[in-house]
Amino acid sequence: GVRDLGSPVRVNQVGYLPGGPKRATIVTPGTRPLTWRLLDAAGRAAATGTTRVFGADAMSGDHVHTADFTRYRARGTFRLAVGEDVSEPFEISESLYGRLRRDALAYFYHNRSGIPIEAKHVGAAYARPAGHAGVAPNQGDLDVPCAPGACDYRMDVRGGWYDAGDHGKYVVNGALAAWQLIDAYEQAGDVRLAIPEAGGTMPDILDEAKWELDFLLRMQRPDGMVHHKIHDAAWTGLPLRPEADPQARRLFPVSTAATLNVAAAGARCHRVYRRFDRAFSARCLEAAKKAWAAAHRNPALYAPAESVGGGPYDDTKVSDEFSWAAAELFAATGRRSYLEEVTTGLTTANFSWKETGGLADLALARARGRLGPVSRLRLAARVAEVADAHLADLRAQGYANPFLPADGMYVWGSSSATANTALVLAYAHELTRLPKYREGALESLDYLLGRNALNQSYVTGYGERAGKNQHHRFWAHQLDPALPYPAPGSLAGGPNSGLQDPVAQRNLRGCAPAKCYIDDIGSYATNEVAVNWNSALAWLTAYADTTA
Ligand code: 9MR
Repeated sequence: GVRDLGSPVRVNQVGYLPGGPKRATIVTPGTRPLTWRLLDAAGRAAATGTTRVFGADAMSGDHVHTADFTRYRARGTFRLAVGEDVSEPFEISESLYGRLRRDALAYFYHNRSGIPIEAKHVGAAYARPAGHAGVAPNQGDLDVPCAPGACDYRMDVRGGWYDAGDHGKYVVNGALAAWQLIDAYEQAGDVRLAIPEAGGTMPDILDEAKWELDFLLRMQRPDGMVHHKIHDAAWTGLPLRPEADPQARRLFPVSTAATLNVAAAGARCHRVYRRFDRAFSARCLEAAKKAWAAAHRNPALYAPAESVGGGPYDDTKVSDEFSWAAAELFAATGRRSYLEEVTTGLTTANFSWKETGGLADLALARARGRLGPVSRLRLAARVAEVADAHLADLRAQGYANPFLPADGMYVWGSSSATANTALVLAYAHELTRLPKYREGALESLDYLLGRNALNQSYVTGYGERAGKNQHHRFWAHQLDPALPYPAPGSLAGGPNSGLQDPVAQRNLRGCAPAKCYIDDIGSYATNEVAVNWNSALAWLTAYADTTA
Protein backbone atom coordinates (compact mmCIF):
# COMPACT_ATOMS: atom_id res chain seq x y z
CA GLY A 1 0.00 0.00 0.00
CA VAL A 2 0.88 3.68 -0.07
CA ARG A 3 3.02 4.71 2.87
CA ASP A 4 1.87 7.48 5.19
CA LEU A 5 4.78 9.86 5.22
CA GLY A 6 3.07 12.50 7.36
CA SER A 7 3.68 16.17 6.74
CA PRO A 8 5.38 17.29 3.51
CA VAL A 9 7.27 19.84 5.64
CA ARG A 10 10.44 18.03 6.67
CA VAL A 11 12.57 19.25 9.55
CA ASN A 12 15.18 18.04 11.99
CA GLN A 13 12.67 16.61 14.47
CA VAL A 14 15.08 17.07 17.37
CA GLY A 15 15.78 20.67 16.48
CA TYR A 16 18.33 23.27 15.58
CA LEU A 17 21.18 24.96 17.43
CA PRO A 18 20.62 28.72 17.93
CA GLY A 19 23.97 29.41 16.26
CA GLY A 20 23.61 26.74 13.59
CA PRO A 21 21.93 26.42 10.20
CA LYS A 22 18.12 26.06 10.26
CA ARG A 23 16.70 24.68 7.06
CA ALA A 24 13.74 22.56 6.07
CA THR A 25 12.56 20.79 2.94
CA ILE A 26 8.99 20.87 1.65
CA VAL A 27 7.56 18.34 -0.77
CA THR A 28 5.36 20.30 -3.16
CA PRO A 29 4.83 20.28 -6.90
CA GLY A 30 4.62 24.09 -7.19
CA THR A 31 7.19 26.05 -9.17
CA ARG A 32 6.56 29.36 -7.45
CA PRO A 33 7.93 30.28 -4.00
CA LEU A 34 5.56 29.79 -1.07
CA THR A 35 5.31 31.52 2.29
CA TRP A 36 6.65 29.68 5.32
CA ARG A 37 5.77 30.52 8.93
CA LEU A 38 7.77 29.51 11.98
CA LEU A 39 5.08 28.82 14.60
CA ASP A 40 5.91 29.10 18.28
CA ALA A 41 4.37 26.93 21.02
CA ALA A 42 1.28 29.16 21.09
CA GLY A 43 0.82 28.82 17.33
CA ARG A 44 1.90 32.41 16.57
CA ALA A 45 4.19 33.16 13.65
CA ALA A 46 7.57 34.00 15.20
CA ALA A 47 9.10 34.49 11.75
CA THR A 48 8.03 34.23 8.12
CA GLY A 49 9.76 34.04 4.77
CA THR A 50 9.47 32.50 1.33
CA THR A 51 10.64 29.12 0.14
CA ARG A 52 13.24 28.55 -2.54
CA VAL A 53 12.08 26.32 -5.37
CA PHE A 54 14.65 23.53 -5.51
CA GLY A 55 13.07 21.22 -8.09
CA ALA A 56 13.53 17.46 -8.38
CA ASP A 57 15.66 15.79 -5.72
CA ALA A 58 17.65 13.08 -7.52
CA MET A 59 17.89 10.41 -4.80
CA SER A 60 14.20 10.52 -3.83
CA GLY A 61 12.41 11.69 -6.97
CA ASP A 62 10.54 14.27 -4.87
CA HIS A 63 9.88 17.76 -6.18
CA VAL A 64 10.83 20.03 -3.30
CA HIS A 65 11.30 23.56 -1.99
CA THR A 66 13.59 24.58 0.84
CA ALA A 67 13.02 27.05 3.67
CA ASP A 68 15.81 28.82 5.54
CA PHE A 69 15.21 30.30 8.99
CA THR A 70 18.86 30.32 10.09
CA ARG A 71 18.60 33.95 11.20
CA TYR A 72 15.96 33.15 13.81
CA ARG A 73 17.79 32.38 17.07
CA ALA A 74 15.25 32.51 19.91
CA ARG A 75 14.91 29.38 22.05
CA GLY A 76 11.68 27.42 22.26
CA THR A 77 9.49 24.76 20.70
CA PHE A 78 8.36 25.36 17.14
CA ARG A 79 6.74 23.92 14.04
CA LEU A 80 7.23 25.08 10.49
CA ALA A 81 4.08 25.73 8.45
CA VAL A 82 3.68 26.09 4.70
CA GLY A 83 0.06 26.74 3.71
CA GLU A 84 -2.03 24.16 5.56
CA ASP A 85 0.90 21.83 6.10
CA VAL A 86 2.67 21.81 9.45
CA SER A 87 5.91 20.01 10.31
CA GLU A 88 6.62 17.82 13.31
CA PRO A 89 7.62 19.87 16.38
CA PHE A 90 11.25 20.74 17.12
CA GLU A 91 13.36 22.76 19.55
CA ILE A 92 15.71 25.63 19.05
CA SER A 93 18.18 25.15 21.89
CA GLU A 94 21.91 24.95 22.58
CA SER A 95 21.48 21.83 24.68
CA LEU A 96 19.94 19.82 21.85
CA TYR A 97 22.54 17.12 21.55
CA GLY A 98 23.75 16.49 25.12
CA ARG A 99 21.39 13.63 25.88
CA LEU A 100 21.61 12.14 22.39
CA ARG A 101 25.40 12.19 22.62
CA ARG A 102 25.28 10.14 25.84
CA ASP A 103 22.61 7.77 24.53
CA ALA A 104 24.60 7.16 21.35
CA LEU A 105 27.49 6.11 23.61
CA ALA A 106 25.26 4.08 25.94
CA TYR A 107 24.59 1.87 22.91
CA PHE A 108 27.99 0.27 23.49
CA TYR A 109 27.39 -0.77 27.10
CA HIS A 110 23.99 -2.17 26.10
CA ASN A 111 25.71 -4.35 23.53
CA ARG A 112 28.62 -5.59 25.60
CA SER A 113 29.31 -9.30 25.58
CA GLY A 114 30.56 -11.26 28.58
CA ILE A 115 29.31 -8.96 31.34
CA PRO A 116 25.88 -8.54 32.95
CA ILE A 117 24.06 -5.42 31.79
CA GLU A 118 22.86 -3.96 35.06
CA ALA A 119 19.50 -2.34 35.78
CA LYS A 120 21.20 0.39 37.81
CA HIS A 121 22.87 1.61 34.61
CA VAL A 122 20.22 0.94 31.97
CA GLY A 123 16.90 0.42 33.81
CA ALA A 124 15.10 -2.86 34.42
CA ALA A 125 13.78 -3.30 30.88
CA TYR A 126 17.26 -3.39 29.39
CA ALA A 127 19.03 -5.42 32.09
CA ARG A 128 20.20 -8.92 31.15
CA PRO A 129 22.67 -11.54 32.33
CA ALA A 130 26.10 -11.73 30.71
CA GLY A 131 26.01 -13.16 27.19
CA HIS A 132 28.43 -15.80 25.92
CA ALA A 133 30.15 -15.98 29.31
CA GLY A 134 30.27 -19.78 29.33
CA VAL A 135 27.03 -20.30 31.27
CA ALA A 136 24.63 -22.86 29.74
CA PRO A 137 22.94 -22.83 27.34
CA ASN A 138 25.71 -20.55 25.97
CA GLN A 139 28.82 -22.35 24.88
CA GLY A 140 30.66 -19.14 25.59
CA ASP A 141 33.61 -17.19 24.24
CA LEU A 142 36.14 -18.26 26.86
CA ASP A 143 37.55 -21.25 25.02
CA VAL A 144 36.56 -21.04 21.37
CA PRO A 145 37.74 -23.56 18.77
CA CYS A 146 38.48 -22.66 15.19
CA ALA A 147 36.12 -23.34 12.35
CA PRO A 148 37.12 -26.64 10.69
CA GLY A 149 40.46 -26.30 8.94
CA ALA A 150 41.18 -22.80 10.26
CA CYS A 151 43.49 -23.77 13.15
CA ASP A 152 43.99 -26.48 15.79
CA TYR A 153 43.93 -24.37 18.95
CA ARG A 154 41.31 -22.64 21.07
CA MET A 155 41.30 -19.06 22.31
CA ASP A 156 39.78 -16.95 25.06
CA VAL A 157 38.02 -14.22 23.12
CA ARG A 158 35.52 -13.10 25.74
CA GLY A 159 34.19 -9.57 25.99
CA GLY A 160 33.91 -6.88 23.36
CA TRP A 161 30.67 -5.65 21.85
CA TYR A 162 28.18 -7.61 19.80
CA ASP A 163 28.44 -6.39 16.27
CA ALA A 164 24.86 -5.46 15.58
CA GLY A 165 21.56 -7.35 15.66
CA ASP A 166 23.57 -10.58 15.70
CA HIS A 167 25.94 -11.99 18.30
CA GLY A 168 29.02 -12.01 16.12
CA LYS A 169 32.18 -10.09 17.00
CA TYR A 170 34.21 -8.91 14.04
CA VAL A 171 37.61 -7.28 14.24
CA VAL A 172 37.55 -4.94 11.26
CA ASN A 173 34.46 -2.91 12.09
CA GLY A 174 34.92 -3.41 15.83
CA ALA A 175 38.31 -1.74 15.61
CA LEU A 176 36.84 1.08 13.54
CA ALA A 177 34.13 1.63 16.17
CA ALA A 178 36.64 1.65 19.04
CA TRP A 179 38.85 4.01 17.03
CA GLN A 180 35.93 6.33 16.47
CA LEU A 181 35.03 6.52 20.17
CA ILE A 182 38.64 7.37 20.98
CA ASP A 183 38.62 9.98 18.21
CA ALA A 184 35.36 11.41 19.57
CA TYR A 185 37.14 11.78 22.90
CA GLU A 186 40.03 13.61 21.22
CA GLN A 187 37.58 15.83 19.37
CA ALA A 188 35.03 16.65 22.04
CA GLY A 189 36.30 15.38 25.40
CA ASP A 190 34.60 13.09 27.86
CA VAL A 191 31.00 12.83 28.93
CA ARG A 192 29.57 11.05 31.96
CA LEU A 193 28.31 7.56 31.12
CA ALA A 194 26.23 5.05 33.10
CA ILE A 195 28.75 2.21 32.99
CA PRO A 196 30.38 0.09 35.72
CA GLU A 197 33.78 1.84 35.26
CA ALA A 198 32.37 5.39 35.46
CA GLY A 199 34.35 7.93 37.43
CA GLY A 200 38.01 7.58 38.34
CA THR A 201 40.84 9.05 36.33
CA MET A 202 40.08 7.27 33.07
CA PRO A 203 37.55 9.19 30.94
CA ASP A 204 34.29 7.20 30.73
CA ILE A 205 34.33 7.11 26.95
CA LEU A 206 37.83 5.58 27.01
CA ASP A 207 36.60 3.01 29.54
CA GLU A 208 33.91 2.03 27.05
CA ALA A 209 36.34 1.84 24.13
CA LYS A 210 38.70 -0.24 26.28
CA TRP A 211 36.02 -2.90 26.63
CA GLU A 212 36.41 -3.48 22.89
CA LEU A 213 40.19 -2.94 22.78
CA ASP A 214 40.64 -5.70 25.37
CA PHE A 215 38.67 -8.03 23.11
CA LEU A 216 40.66 -6.98 20.02
CA LEU A 217 43.91 -7.78 21.81
CA ARG A 218 42.55 -11.22 22.73
CA MET A 219 41.94 -11.93 19.05
CA GLN A 220 45.70 -11.59 18.39
CA ARG A 221 47.86 -14.70 18.17
CA PRO A 222 51.33 -14.86 19.71
CA ASP A 223 52.80 -14.43 16.19
CA GLY A 224 51.00 -11.08 15.86
CA MET A 225 48.32 -12.13 13.37
CA VAL A 226 44.72 -11.42 14.34
CA HIS A 227 41.66 -13.59 13.82
CA HIS A 228 39.12 -11.97 11.55
CA LYS A 229 35.99 -12.81 13.52
CA ILE A 230 34.25 -15.04 16.04
CA HIS A 231 30.57 -15.96 15.73
CA ASP A 232 27.96 -18.69 15.87
CA ALA A 233 28.44 -21.84 13.79
CA ALA A 234 25.00 -21.26 12.24
CA TRP A 235 22.71 -18.23 12.02
CA THR A 236 20.28 -18.00 14.92
CA GLY A 237 16.69 -16.75 14.65
CA LEU A 238 14.99 -13.74 16.23
CA PRO A 239 14.25 -13.03 19.01
CA LEU A 240 17.10 -14.51 21.01
CA ARG A 241 18.57 -13.19 24.23
CA PRO A 242 22.40 -13.30 24.16
CA GLU A 243 22.60 -15.55 27.22
CA ALA A 244 20.13 -17.98 25.60
CA ASP A 245 22.16 -18.55 22.42
CA PRO A 246 22.94 -22.31 22.39
CA GLN A 247 25.07 -22.28 19.24
CA ALA A 248 28.66 -23.43 19.09
CA ARG A 249 31.03 -20.46 18.72
CA ARG A 250 33.73 -20.52 16.07
CA LEU A 251 36.94 -18.60 15.53
CA PHE A 252 37.61 -17.79 11.87
CA PRO A 253 41.05 -17.56 10.22
CA VAL A 254 43.46 -14.71 10.74
CA SER A 255 43.45 -12.00 8.06
CA THR A 256 45.78 -9.23 7.01
CA ALA A 257 42.93 -6.70 7.30
CA ALA A 258 42.06 -7.68 10.89
CA THR A 259 45.75 -7.63 11.81
CA LEU A 260 46.20 -4.12 10.41
CA ASN A 261 43.06 -2.93 12.17
CA VAL A 262 44.65 -3.97 15.45
CA ALA A 263 47.83 -2.19 14.40
CA ALA A 264 45.86 1.01 13.75
CA ALA A 265 43.57 0.88 16.78
CA GLY A 266 46.44 -0.30 18.98
CA ALA A 267 48.60 2.65 17.93
CA ARG A 268 45.75 5.08 18.56
CA CYS A 269 45.17 3.43 21.94
CA HIS A 270 48.83 3.83 22.83
CA ARG A 271 48.81 7.56 22.09
CA VAL A 272 45.54 8.43 23.82
CA TYR A 273 45.52 6.09 26.86
CA ARG A 274 49.08 6.97 27.86
CA ARG A 275 47.99 9.74 30.20
CA PHE A 276 45.54 7.47 32.01
CA ASP A 277 46.92 3.94 32.07
CA ARG A 278 50.58 3.57 31.10
CA ALA A 279 50.62 -0.22 31.31
CA PHE A 280 47.62 -0.61 29.04
CA SER A 281 48.98 1.99 26.63
CA ALA A 282 52.24 0.05 26.44
CA ARG A 283 50.38 -3.21 25.76
CA CYS A 284 48.53 -1.49 22.93
CA LEU A 285 51.76 -0.31 21.30
CA GLU A 286 53.33 -3.73 21.62
CA ALA A 287 50.28 -5.35 20.02
CA ALA A 288 50.27 -2.73 17.26
CA LYS A 289 53.94 -3.23 16.41
CA LYS A 290 53.59 -7.00 16.44
CA ALA A 291 50.55 -6.77 14.20
CA TRP A 292 52.36 -4.41 11.83
CA ALA A 293 55.30 -6.80 11.48
CA ALA A 294 53.02 -9.84 11.11
CA ALA A 295 50.98 -8.14 8.38
CA HIS A 296 54.16 -7.49 6.43
CA ARG A 297 55.04 -11.17 6.66
CA ASN A 298 51.49 -12.13 5.58
CA PRO A 299 50.37 -9.27 3.32
CA ALA A 300 47.62 -11.08 1.40
CA LEU A 301 45.52 -13.21 3.74
CA TYR A 302 42.03 -12.13 2.76
CA ALA A 303 38.79 -12.90 4.60
CA PRO A 304 36.45 -14.73 2.23
CA ALA A 305 32.93 -13.61 1.29
CA GLU A 306 31.56 -16.50 3.31
CA SER A 307 28.65 -15.82 5.66
CA VAL A 308 27.47 -18.99 7.42
CA GLY A 309 26.43 -18.04 10.95
CA GLY A 310 27.81 -14.49 10.76
CA GLY A 311 28.65 -11.62 8.46
CA PRO A 312 31.63 -11.86 6.10
CA TYR A 313 33.34 -8.45 6.34
CA ASP A 314 35.26 -9.67 3.34
CA ASP A 315 37.94 -7.49 1.80
CA THR A 316 40.52 -8.31 -0.85
CA LYS A 317 42.30 -4.97 -0.98
CA VAL A 318 44.39 -4.10 2.06
CA SER A 319 46.72 -1.37 0.77
CA ASP A 320 44.32 1.04 2.49
CA GLU A 321 44.58 -0.85 5.81
CA PHE A 322 48.39 -0.79 5.54
CA SER A 323 48.29 2.96 4.98
CA TRP A 324 45.91 3.70 7.86
CA ALA A 325 47.95 1.57 10.27
CA ALA A 326 51.15 3.30 9.12
CA ALA A 327 49.60 6.72 9.76
CA GLU A 328 48.42 5.74 13.24
CA LEU A 329 51.82 4.26 14.08
CA PHE A 330 53.48 7.45 12.90
CA ALA A 331 51.06 9.52 14.98
CA ALA A 332 51.82 7.36 18.01
CA THR A 333 55.60 7.16 17.69
CA GLY A 334 56.76 9.98 15.41
CA ARG A 335 58.94 7.56 13.45
CA ARG A 336 59.39 8.71 9.84
CA SER A 337 59.69 5.13 8.53
CA TYR A 338 55.97 4.68 9.17
CA LEU A 339 55.16 7.91 7.35
CA GLU A 340 56.84 6.52 4.23
CA GLU A 341 54.23 3.76 4.16
CA VAL A 342 51.28 6.14 4.19
CA THR A 343 50.04 5.81 0.61
CA THR A 344 46.43 6.99 0.88
CA GLY A 345 44.44 10.02 1.95
CA LEU A 346 40.87 11.18 2.06
CA THR A 347 38.86 10.97 -1.14
CA THR A 348 35.21 11.69 -1.84
CA ALA A 349 34.59 7.93 -1.44
CA ASN A 350 35.27 8.61 2.26
CA PHE A 351 35.93 5.76 4.69
CA SER A 352 34.20 2.65 5.99
CA TRP A 353 35.22 -0.65 7.61
CA LYS A 354 36.27 -1.77 4.15
CA GLU A 355 37.83 1.41 2.78
CA THR A 356 40.17 2.75 5.44
CA GLY A 357 42.48 4.81 3.23
CA GLY A 358 40.91 8.12 4.24
CA LEU A 359 41.54 7.38 7.91
CA ALA A 360 45.25 7.92 7.27
CA ASP A 361 44.59 11.64 6.84
CA LEU A 362 42.46 11.73 9.96
CA ALA A 363 45.28 10.10 11.94
CA LEU A 364 47.75 12.66 10.60
CA ALA A 365 45.35 15.48 11.44
CA ARG A 366 45.35 14.38 15.09
CA ALA A 367 49.15 14.34 15.10
CA ARG A 368 49.73 17.39 12.94
CA GLY A 369 52.22 18.71 15.47
CA ARG A 370 54.56 16.00 14.22
CA LEU A 371 54.29 17.23 10.63
CA GLY A 372 56.36 19.98 9.11
CA PRO A 373 54.60 23.21 8.09
CA VAL A 374 54.36 22.25 4.43
CA SER A 375 52.89 18.80 5.11
CA ARG A 376 50.47 20.36 7.54
CA LEU A 377 49.26 22.85 4.93
CA ARG A 378 48.96 20.14 2.33
CA LEU A 379 46.92 18.00 4.69
CA ALA A 380 44.52 20.85 5.43
CA ALA A 381 44.20 21.60 1.71
CA ARG A 382 43.46 17.94 0.93
CA VAL A 383 40.79 17.64 3.62
CA ALA A 384 39.25 20.95 2.57
CA GLU A 385 39.12 19.90 -1.07
CA VAL A 386 37.26 16.68 -0.22
CA ALA A 387 35.00 18.58 2.16
CA ASP A 388 34.17 21.10 -0.59
CA ALA A 389 33.03 18.24 -2.80
CA HIS A 390 30.82 16.95 0.04
CA LEU A 391 29.37 20.43 0.55
CA ALA A 392 28.58 20.60 -3.16
CA ASP A 393 26.85 17.22 -2.90
CA LEU A 394 24.86 18.43 0.10
CA ARG A 395 23.73 21.52 -1.76
CA ALA A 396 22.90 19.52 -4.87
CA GLN A 397 20.24 17.63 -2.94
CA GLY A 398 16.82 18.84 -1.84
CA TYR A 399 17.22 16.89 1.39
CA ALA A 400 20.63 18.23 2.29
CA ASN A 401 22.68 15.05 2.59
CA PRO A 402 26.47 15.29 2.24
CA PHE A 403 26.48 11.66 1.09
CA LEU A 404 25.74 11.41 -2.63
CA PRO A 405 26.82 8.05 -4.02
CA ALA A 406 28.63 8.30 -7.34
CA ASP A 407 26.71 5.30 -8.69
CA GLY A 408 23.34 6.55 -7.45
CA MET A 409 22.96 3.55 -5.13
CA TYR A 410 22.46 3.92 -1.41
CA VAL A 411 24.74 1.47 0.41
CA TRP A 412 24.06 -0.91 3.31
CA GLY A 413 24.47 1.39 6.32
CA SER A 414 23.89 4.63 4.36
CA SER A 415 23.10 6.47 7.62
CA SER A 416 26.67 5.89 8.71
CA ALA A 417 27.90 7.10 5.33
CA THR A 418 26.03 10.36 5.99
CA ALA A 419 27.43 10.65 9.53
CA ASN A 420 30.99 9.85 8.44
CA THR A 421 30.79 12.37 5.62
CA ALA A 422 29.68 14.93 8.17
CA LEU A 423 32.72 13.93 10.26
CA VAL A 424 34.98 14.90 7.35
CA LEU A 425 33.22 18.28 7.18
CA ALA A 426 33.86 18.71 10.90
CA TYR A 427 37.54 17.86 10.43
CA ALA A 428 37.73 20.44 7.63
CA HIS A 429 36.31 22.97 10.06
CA GLU A 430 38.91 22.02 12.66
CA LEU A 431 41.74 22.39 10.15
CA THR A 432 40.59 25.57 8.38
CA ARG A 433 38.16 27.27 10.80
CA LEU A 434 35.94 28.10 7.83
CA PRO A 435 32.33 28.22 9.15
CA LYS A 436 30.83 26.63 6.02
CA TYR A 437 32.22 23.25 7.06
CA ARG A 438 30.71 23.39 10.55
CA GLU A 439 27.41 24.37 8.98
CA GLY A 440 27.55 21.41 6.64
CA ALA A 441 28.34 19.00 9.47
CA LEU A 442 25.37 20.26 11.48
CA GLU A 443 23.03 20.30 8.49
CA SER A 444 23.88 16.62 7.93
CA LEU A 445 22.28 15.83 11.29
CA ASP A 446 19.02 17.32 9.97
CA TYR A 447 18.93 14.58 7.36
CA LEU A 448 19.42 11.78 9.92
CA LEU A 449 16.83 13.23 12.26
CA GLY A 450 13.89 13.70 9.92
CA ARG A 451 14.61 16.17 7.12
CA ASN A 452 14.47 13.45 4.50
CA ALA A 453 12.32 11.76 1.90
CA LEU A 454 10.54 9.53 4.44
CA ASN A 455 10.03 12.13 7.20
CA GLN A 456 11.94 9.59 9.26
CA SER A 457 14.30 9.97 12.17
CA TYR A 458 16.81 7.14 11.89
CA VAL A 459 17.69 7.42 15.59
CA THR A 460 15.55 5.56 18.13
CA GLY A 461 13.79 7.79 20.62
CA TYR A 462 14.74 11.05 18.90
CA GLY A 463 12.02 12.78 16.90
CA GLU A 464 8.27 12.25 16.60
CA ARG A 465 8.73 9.82 13.72
CA ALA A 466 11.70 7.81 14.93
CA GLY A 467 12.36 4.20 13.96
CA LYS A 468 11.75 1.72 16.77
CA ASN A 469 11.91 -1.74 15.26
CA GLN A 470 15.55 -2.07 14.33
CA HIS A 471 16.88 -5.55 13.63
CA HIS A 472 18.25 -6.84 16.95
CA ARG A 473 17.98 -10.19 18.72
CA PHE A 474 17.32 -8.80 22.20
CA TRP A 475 15.72 -5.41 21.44
CA ALA A 476 12.97 -7.31 19.71
CA HIS A 477 9.75 -5.84 21.09
CA GLN A 478 8.12 -6.15 17.66
CA LEU A 479 8.38 -9.95 17.96
CA ASP A 480 7.99 -10.41 21.71
CA PRO A 481 6.30 -7.71 23.85
CA ALA A 482 8.29 -8.94 26.87
CA LEU A 483 11.48 -7.69 25.19
CA PRO A 484 12.37 -4.00 24.98
CA TYR A 485 12.41 -1.71 21.96
CA PRO A 486 15.88 -0.66 20.80
CA ALA A 487 17.47 1.63 23.38
CA PRO A 488 17.28 5.37 22.62
CA GLY A 489 20.14 6.72 20.57
CA SER A 490 20.51 3.73 18.23
CA LEU A 491 21.12 4.55 14.56
CA ALA A 492 19.37 2.44 11.91
CA GLY A 493 21.38 1.42 8.85
CA GLY A 494 19.02 3.47 6.74
CA PRO A 495 17.99 3.44 3.08
CA ASN A 496 19.77 0.75 1.06
CA SER A 497 19.20 0.30 -2.67
CA GLY A 498 20.40 -3.32 -2.45
CA LEU A 499 17.23 -4.69 -0.75
CA GLN A 500 19.15 -7.76 0.44
CA ASP A 501 16.51 -9.03 2.87
CA PRO A 502 13.05 -10.54 2.27
CA VAL A 503 11.12 -7.82 4.12
CA ALA A 504 12.77 -5.11 2.03
CA GLN A 505 12.16 -7.15 -1.10
CA ARG A 506 8.46 -7.59 -0.30
CA ASN A 507 7.84 -3.97 0.64
CA LEU A 508 10.28 -1.75 -1.20
CA ARG A 509 10.58 -3.03 -4.75
CA GLY A 510 11.18 -0.19 -7.19
CA CYS A 511 12.00 2.32 -4.42
CA ALA A 512 13.95 5.50 -5.13
CA PRO A 513 17.32 5.13 -3.32
CA ALA A 514 16.49 7.51 -0.47
CA LYS A 515 13.20 5.69 0.14
CA CYS A 516 14.55 2.13 0.37
CA TYR A 517 13.98 1.84 4.11
CA ILE A 518 11.42 0.11 6.29
CA ASP A 519 11.13 0.24 10.07
CA ASP A 520 10.63 -3.50 10.47
CA ILE A 521 12.74 -5.86 12.57
CA GLY A 522 12.99 -8.29 9.65
CA SER A 523 14.74 -5.80 7.39
CA TYR A 524 18.35 -6.32 8.35
CA ALA A 525 19.55 -4.67 5.15
CA THR A 526 17.83 -1.33 5.91
CA ASN A 527 17.04 -1.37 9.61
CA GLU A 528 19.83 -3.06 11.54
CA VAL A 529 22.04 -1.33 14.09
CA ALA A 530 25.82 -1.80 14.22
CA VAL A 531 28.72 -0.68 16.37
CA ASN A 532 30.49 1.12 13.55
CA TRP A 533 27.33 3.04 12.71
CA ASN A 534 26.60 4.10 16.27
CA SER A 535 30.21 5.18 16.71
CA ALA A 536 29.67 7.54 13.76
CA LEU A 537 26.54 8.92 15.42
CA ALA A 538 28.36 9.24 18.75
CA TRP A 539 31.19 11.15 17.06
CA LEU A 540 28.90 13.54 15.19
CA THR A 541 26.61 14.27 18.13
CA ALA A 542 29.63 14.86 20.38
CA TYR A 543 30.85 17.37 17.82
CA ALA A 544 27.42 19.03 17.60
CA ASP A 545 27.16 19.16 21.38
CA THR A 546 30.47 20.95 21.76
CA THR A 547 30.50 23.25 18.73
CA ALA A 548 27.62 25.49 19.86
O1 9MR B 1 27.88 -3.14 7.42
C1 9MR B 1 28.09 -4.27 6.58
C2 9MR B 1 27.90 -3.84 5.13
O2 9MR B 1 28.90 -2.92 4.78
C3 9MR B 1 27.92 -5.06 4.23
O3 9MR B 1 27.58 -4.64 2.92
C4 9MR B 1 26.93 -6.09 4.73
C5 9MR B 1 26.91 -7.36 3.88
O4 9MR B 1 28.13 -8.04 3.94
O5 9MR B 1 27.23 -6.44 6.05
C6 9MR B 1 27.12 -5.37 6.96
O6 9MR B 1 27.48 -5.82 8.22
C7 9MR B 1 26.61 -6.74 8.86
C8 9MR B 1 27.46 -7.97 9.19
O7 9MR B 1 27.80 -8.62 7.99
C9 9MR B 1 26.76 -8.93 10.14
N1 9MR B 1 26.31 -8.23 11.32
C10 9MR B 1 25.42 -7.11 11.01
C11 9MR B 1 26.11 -6.09 10.15
C12 9MR B 1 25.22 -4.89 9.89
O8 9MR B 1 24.12 -5.20 9.09
